[in-house]
Formats: sequence, C-alpha cells, structure tokens
Amino acid sequence: MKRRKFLRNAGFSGIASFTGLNIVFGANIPEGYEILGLQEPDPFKMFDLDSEMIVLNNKPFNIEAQAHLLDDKITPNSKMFIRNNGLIPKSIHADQWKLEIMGESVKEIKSYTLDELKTKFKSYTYQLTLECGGNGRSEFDPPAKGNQWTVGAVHCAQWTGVRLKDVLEDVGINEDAVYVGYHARDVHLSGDSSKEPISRGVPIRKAYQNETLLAYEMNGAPIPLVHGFPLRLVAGGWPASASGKWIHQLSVRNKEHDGSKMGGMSYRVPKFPVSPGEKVDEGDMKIIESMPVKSLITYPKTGATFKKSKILHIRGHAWAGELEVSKMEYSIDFGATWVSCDLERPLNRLAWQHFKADILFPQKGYYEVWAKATDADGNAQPMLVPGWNPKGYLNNACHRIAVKVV
Ligand SMILES: Nc1nc2c(c(=O)[nH]1)N[C@H]1C(S)=C(S)[C@@H](COP(=O)(O)O)O[C@H]1N2
Ligand SMILES: [Mo]
Repeated sequence: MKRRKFLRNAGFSGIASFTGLNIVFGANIPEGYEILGLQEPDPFKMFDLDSEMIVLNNKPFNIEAQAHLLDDKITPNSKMFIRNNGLIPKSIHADQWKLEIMGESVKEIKSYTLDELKTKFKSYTYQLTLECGGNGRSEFDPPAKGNQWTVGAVHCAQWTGVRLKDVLEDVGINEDAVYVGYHARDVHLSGDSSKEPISRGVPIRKAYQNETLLAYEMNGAPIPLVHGFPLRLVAGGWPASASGKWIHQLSVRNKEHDGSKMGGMSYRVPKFPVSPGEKVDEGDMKIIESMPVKSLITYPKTGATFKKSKILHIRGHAWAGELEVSKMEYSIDFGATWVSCDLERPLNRLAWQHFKADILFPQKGYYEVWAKATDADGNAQPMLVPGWNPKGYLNNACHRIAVKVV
C-alpha cells in the first residue's frame, strides 16, 4: 500500500520526486522509455479530488461524483465531475492569453487579453448548473457507447466573468449572425495538432442571455486547469459540452457552427421517438439545447440505515435547463403516492434549486425514496429511463435511494 502510494506520487513531479533515490540501472534505460514509476498519473492528486469520486476513464480523464457527494449548495472543486474529450493543455501562460473574436459575422476581428476582458467589461457572478448531456447514460438498454455516467456528471459552481453579449457588442456583429462557436487549447487524443477534440458553442440567442459568461473564476478563485483555466465559456442549463474550456477563439458564424462534435450523432438526439437499438439517420438528429428537468437526493446516501422513531430529513437539488423547477415531490411507495417537498427558488436564473422533506416511515423495513421534479412548463421527470437514443443522452429518470428502517 505504502509502496504503491509512493509510486503513484512519483508520477506528478517527475523523476525528482523519487526523493533522491538513485535509479540503480538507470544507464540501461533506453531513450524514450517511460519508467513505470512515472506512468499512471493519479487524478485524485492532480485535481485535488474527494476520495469518493469515481474515475470512469483516465485517457482522457472522465470522472464523476456520487449523489451524496453533491450535497453542498455550491459544488466545491473537489466534487465537480470532470469531462474531457481530449488532453488537458500543458503549458498555459495566462499573461499571454488572448481571446480572438472572428468568423463570418463579425464586423472586424478583435482580440482581448485577459486583463482587457477584466478591466473593459463589468464582471458578474452566477451559480450555474452544468450537466453533461450523457449523464445517466449507464442506464440505457441496449447500452450506448461512451463514458458510463451514472448520476454524477452534474455540478453547480459559482462562475465569475464578463457577459459574452457585452464582448460581442464591443466587437460589433452582423445581423446575419447565427451561432458562436468556440476553439480551445486542448489537444486531440491522436496528438494531431490540426484536429480539435471538440469545438461547439451556442446559438446567438443563448449567447445573448445575461448568464452566458466568459468566465475566468470558479468558486471565487482562478478556474482550475482541468475546468478550463484561464478562460471558459459557461452556458448554464445547456449540455455542458456547449461550455468550452481553455477557449482562445470564438467564431461568430452566419450558420450553425460546424466544429468538431457539432455534427453526426454527437450531442444530438433523434427528432422523434425511436425504438431501443434502432438505427437513426444523421439527418434525423437534432442538437441538444436546454437540458430536461431532473433532480438528485444528496442526503442521505443510498443504503443508509435509520431508526423508525426518527424523522428522516432528506434533501437535494433540482434543475430544469433554462426553466425553473416549479414542484418537487418524493415517494416512499415506489411511485404509488407522491408527497410535496419544500423547494427553494434558485439563487439566480440557471442555478439548481434546493429541496428538503421530512419523512416518518410507517413501519420497519426496506424502502426506496424516489424524487420527482416538475418544471414550469409542467414536464415531470419520468419514473423509467426515457427515450432511448443512439448515444445515450438526456436520461432524466427519477433518482432513487435505498433506505433501511430498523
Ligand atoms: N475545450 C473543451 N471544452 C469542453 C470539453 C472538452 O473536452 N474540451 N468537454 C465538454 C463537455 S462534454 C463537458 S460535459 C464539460 C465538462 O466540464 P468540466 O470538466 O469542467 O466538468 O466541458 C465541456 N467543455
Ligand atoms: Mo459532456
């Protein structure tokens, strides 16, 4: 155990961290050979993660939370899921960083240093819900390829930055502008610098919302590298893939942006319901925009045991893309009857909402607590996994936890 830890630690600061240990037969190491002690970087140390985070993939890093880890009202850095399509950029010099605004629909190309963005424009802070479009993918049957997210690919951190619309106004954009695409500094998995791992974005109407930020701070400090340092587009309520990390260019397009992972099956769902496993033509797919209504019970942890005489205080969060959540209910009888929870208003638009309820169980035994949110348009979470789709997006089925009452 100790030795393993030592070797894992060694992966971060390179050979030097072998604390002066001599690699006895070091002279025999062929050039370019990576010694075992330097392989397998430890994501828990690299990203300062809570020890209960779950690593789904380490090349690229994809890491999710568990429901009970998301109990904080504002998600702390150590409990935020991580989703990368490529490799995290290595050397970033924030003092030399520039954001260039270009594309067919700008009056002229303009670029800003980080300092210019910070001093020229007013800054705003919002708590914004970002959920991966593939959160819940693991429950689809037949299974969809990709990271098998369970429930933990969602976070609601506090983001500080300038409004994208203020910057676009300063640049001057043409009337024919349709979409804003981002270009970022992460590296394609192939290492090929002519390929982008991902280049998505938002339509102009989303770009012009007050809460759509060019953010340089997260939870009151510079954005951690893995979440997009030094500059990130943050478009709350939309699949988090729209929120580009490490952005250095925005392209104001006169048509739907056609960057990497905008087309084909990526971040798209069928325009009409399909049967499980059905092959769907690319032309029948549409881009995911606002995310569907969803909720999580963050206390207690599933499987917990309680005394029958005690009231159980459950709590969690609910969110509904661009809409507000208007009703939150729980059931302890497998969905036969539902009881209202106390539901708070969001701190600001596009922030998740907190709920709580007091439950007194009728007798000892095994229970499941199910949670169901309803949005302002009257759409409720389904009890079963909804609409199968080829890439396993948008599973907003009710979250449920097991409770033992003794
Ligand atoms: N440049 C860049 N931005 C990106 C990604 C990426 O791979 N590269 N992944 C996107 C996806 S699919 C998600 S779900 C979110 C994850 O954000 P997080 O890692 O900060 O939680 O970032 C989005 N922005
Ligand atoms: Mo994602």
